[in-house]
Amino acid sequence: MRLLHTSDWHLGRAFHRVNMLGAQADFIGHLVATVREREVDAVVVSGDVYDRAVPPLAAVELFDDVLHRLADLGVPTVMISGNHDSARRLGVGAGLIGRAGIHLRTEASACGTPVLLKDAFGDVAFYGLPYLEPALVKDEFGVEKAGHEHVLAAAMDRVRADLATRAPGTRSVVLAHAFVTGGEASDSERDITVGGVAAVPAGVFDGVDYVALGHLHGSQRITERVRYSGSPLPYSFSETDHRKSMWLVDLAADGSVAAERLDCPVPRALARIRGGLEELLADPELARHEEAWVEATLTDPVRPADPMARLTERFPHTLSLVFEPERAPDDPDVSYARRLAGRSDQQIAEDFVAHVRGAGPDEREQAVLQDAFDTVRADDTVREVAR
Ligand SMILES: [Mn+2]
Repeated sequence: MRLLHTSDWHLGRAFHRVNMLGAQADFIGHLVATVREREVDAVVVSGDVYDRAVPPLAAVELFDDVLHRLADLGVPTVMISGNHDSARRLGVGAGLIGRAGIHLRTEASACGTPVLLKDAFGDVAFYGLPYLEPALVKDEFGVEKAGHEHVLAAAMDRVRADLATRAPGTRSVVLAHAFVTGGEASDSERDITVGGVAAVPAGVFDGVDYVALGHLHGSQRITERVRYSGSPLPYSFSETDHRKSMWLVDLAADGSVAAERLDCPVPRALARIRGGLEELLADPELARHEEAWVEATLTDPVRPADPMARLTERFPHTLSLVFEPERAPDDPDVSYARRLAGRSDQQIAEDFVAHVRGAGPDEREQAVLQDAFDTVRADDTVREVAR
């Protein structure tokens, strides 16, 4: 049986100020074409279909579109809810949609009830484990400690118990949305840390043939049988070095796994550049990033004027600006109170300007500050309030 494993679509999510719906629609088109061209038998989507519990209408319409297209192809699909989805909302209509071969699994109580698909070699049981928020599902699983490992282990006990009742030779696939030990995180996953421990050991999933994971946005292989597809699109600059992809998994008659990595369309390259503003504007090496979505880290000791306007002249798709001025380590580590002791309001304000901008106020700015302090002191009402 040939599976296509993807996750973390985050429909409706923007990348900085760029609306990603067009890129998300292109990905959906690519997914549907891949299912057809590579003769996929089943699609698995491991959570975070949407970015938010209440997604924008355009995102819901795109989801509706992909449901119809997958149903039209007659390729069964299993989907679970992730930590960004509202399980309740995503699950509305699941019974009806299931009749069209799209199986939405959003309830913890259904963990041990598989979607059964068949190929020439027999049954394949697909167990959809939606994102399990420990505090919300611990009663369902009767576990005392509300930790990710405890609830997932309990859910997997149900999976193995069900599998034991199936015909001999039944193969198994688990979909889960979790942080598995050894996985590498990026900046665009929402933290799911509970009680200080977010990660669960891969051994929790022992006993099944393939584990299709969602949550981490970088494609990765934890073991041969336990993999993250990663998100199809980047949602943070920490993903600049990611290659966005899906796993095409061939599950053989004996349950062995062969996985091929299929690239997703790239709407625009990402680049992180760093240096002084003039350097970034002149360096010929950076010409290759001129059309990229850019995050620029400016190291000028003094914050330059209009840096965004100047950068976008060369890099029109600059989305993020970070200031990390390179300063001499002259500031001794003394307490804030000690640094302020014996200084006038005016001096403190001037130091603040120097601290955030790299250079103190000029004469005109000093006069503005002086004026502001004078006005405050002259105002009795303010003085009363201040007391
Ligand atoms: Mn996600």
